[in-house]
Amino acid sequence: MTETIHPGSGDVLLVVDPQNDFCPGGALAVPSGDAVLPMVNRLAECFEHVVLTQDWHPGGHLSFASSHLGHKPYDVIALPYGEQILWPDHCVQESFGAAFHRGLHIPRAELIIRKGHHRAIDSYSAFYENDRRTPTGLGGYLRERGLTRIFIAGLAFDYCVRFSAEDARNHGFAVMVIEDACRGIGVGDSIAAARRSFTDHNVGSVHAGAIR
Ligand code: VGL
Ligand code: ZN
Repeated sequence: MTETIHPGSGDVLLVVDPQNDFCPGGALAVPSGDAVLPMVNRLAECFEHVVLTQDWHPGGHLSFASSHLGHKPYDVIALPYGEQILWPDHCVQESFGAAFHRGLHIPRAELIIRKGHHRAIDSYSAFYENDRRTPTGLGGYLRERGLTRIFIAGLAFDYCVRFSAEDARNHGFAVMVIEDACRGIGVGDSIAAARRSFTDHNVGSVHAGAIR
């Protein structure tokens, strides 16, 4: 049996991309993505500090397959910063798809980090864009506020949750992924790769039910 965790004043819940486009019916739907919403709503009530992220791309973003003639979604291309999977157009700034799902109810969230707003750089992680050198500012924000342990839930487990967790560890934060409050996209073995990476990076795992 897992021990119960009562989050304290140094803990923060990071809810990754709970947006329409990542839920069933959306442009980049994560299977059962909307199933995490009631869980994250409940979890948020257990935390004094909650931060949300919002994937927020300009139209014509370089991560969109539609921006590359002759390419289709899930093709992988080389960009100046490395390999990039091409996605369907999603989370375009101010679109319905980019809006938070109406099942999300976290009135106390203290900060919303928008990411992916540079046209030529994708951003999975809440901390660094995919060039691995452009910071979002979240690391400084959390540190300055004395928050030391980050619990992560949301979408998608194998992309934005994974890279946010890795970067949080690289920043020296303690990290727990609440795996049953996440859902993955599943491109090849991306979900297994995320789990392996969590082991390598000392990212902890906890069930939502253990947090009260
Ligand atoms: C995401 C792919 C592209 C995510 C965002 O939220 O995991 N994945 N943009
Ligand atoms: Zn995106």
